Amino acid sequence: MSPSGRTVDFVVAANRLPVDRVVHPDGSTEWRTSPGGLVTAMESVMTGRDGVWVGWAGEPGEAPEPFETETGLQLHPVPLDANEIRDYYEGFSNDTLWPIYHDVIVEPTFHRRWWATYRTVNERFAHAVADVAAEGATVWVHDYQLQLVPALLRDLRPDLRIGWFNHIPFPPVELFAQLPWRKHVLRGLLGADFLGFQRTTDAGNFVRACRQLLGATSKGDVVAWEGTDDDHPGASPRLVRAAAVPISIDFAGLEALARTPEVRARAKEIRASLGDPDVVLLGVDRLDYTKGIRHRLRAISELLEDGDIGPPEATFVQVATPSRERVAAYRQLRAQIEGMVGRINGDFSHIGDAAVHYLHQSYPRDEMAAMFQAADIMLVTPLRDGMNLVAKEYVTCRHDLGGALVLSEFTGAAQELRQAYSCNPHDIIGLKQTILRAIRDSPSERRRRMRALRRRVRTNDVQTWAQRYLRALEFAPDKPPRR
Ligand code: ADQ
Repeated sequence: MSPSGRTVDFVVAANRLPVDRVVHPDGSTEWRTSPGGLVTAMESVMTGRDGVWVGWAGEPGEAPEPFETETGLQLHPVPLDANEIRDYYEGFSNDTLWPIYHDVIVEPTFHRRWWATYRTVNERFAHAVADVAAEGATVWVHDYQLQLVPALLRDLRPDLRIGWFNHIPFPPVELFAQLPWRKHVLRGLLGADFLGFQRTTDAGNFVRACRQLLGATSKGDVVAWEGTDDDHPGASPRLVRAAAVPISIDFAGLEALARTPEVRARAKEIRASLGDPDVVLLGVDRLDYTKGIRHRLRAISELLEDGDIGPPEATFVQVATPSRERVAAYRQLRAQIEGMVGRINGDFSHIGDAAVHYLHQSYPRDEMAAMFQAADIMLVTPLRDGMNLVAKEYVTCRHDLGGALVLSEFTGAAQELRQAYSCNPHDIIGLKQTILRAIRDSPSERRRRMRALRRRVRTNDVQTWAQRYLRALEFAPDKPPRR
């Protein structure tokens, strides 16, 4: 039930609740809302509706009682114990699914125990949602951690309208087929009425997987599944639509922040602290092997070696947010990146002028906005990325039409941000040329591109995304055609 003890007509289910527990020096604690794009989007669709967000509160052990945040969001915590965090979250979600869904950049790990826990946790989420949802309610399930929830929930509550959105890519069937539990995952998703993806290609990959691995048929973007296949009798026939609804950011909110005198002054201060170079290059990522940080450093290192850029005229700032440090591949990546930064600085820095500034820290939103404004060249070079919000945040903060965005073609954002300086991060020579072109292009050409990029993000912001998603869910086909 909701904190008010009633069932509600709109439920969001995501692995994490949008809050963190803050412990004060006197030992008292409070819940602070984590200011992410998803929260802004959900707040916009929850306003005027009776809604509850179901998710894990971020600490192992017993879950807190349902509660309401200071901004009026109603939260329903789901408990995870330490073993479940290890097996369902760090294990199956981040060391099995994440690598498979990102082109097997690192090898996925398969453990039957991880899978069993993933199923258990998905069952718990499905029960939690079933408990809070009113008759005929709309449920929006998020992301790869909860792919079994749609079908589990459908079994418990056939009356519900169920949608799922994938924040990360959906892989080509050749890679997805490696997953020993591939059919279970597809059947889990087919419990939904509408499945949203970042790109049309992701939706197409899902539809192809259903055809090839489950023997389903499809017409356009609608999968028709009999509900039974070779080794799974039981469910009823279903029609499920799978389509692209690319996520975005809160353009108006972030732009307003970026326009404040404080943020503008801070941007100037950041440039001054860097020694007022002619060119500030910036990378901002979670420290993840999908983000192409090593390829970017390689290109920067060669540009320094070639004498094309260098301190004090140019400097590169890499902000890498600590991420998933209990997963071995992430610890290795951190060591590699820090080794590369050390080598580059050893070879190319001068006293007082670092070639690379490396910051392994998280920052508040206003500091991020100031960094974006301080950067002439934003380097977004993932090897694979569902969308990449950093690219959209950067152009949003450039209300002065300054700056240039170098963007990997392997991001979802590249489908929309066509006027970016497009690159293939695997092609180091090409990447170097693209960076130099972004630096050397005329200010008028850069302004032309930035204006178009900003128009795109302004017209497809996160509020528009949420509304488009919910409309698609509302109108999704829910009954098989008559034969
Ligand atoms: P992520 O892989 O986390 O998201 P991204 O879309 O870039 O990637 O979002 C990262 C967010 O964290 C951005 O809002 C960024 O500003 C913020 N951030 C990064 N470094 C930070 C730091 N040091 N301090 C503070 N904030 C920082 C997943 C998918 C993406 C998809 C999103 C949303 O992998 O492809 O775009 O979900 O669907």
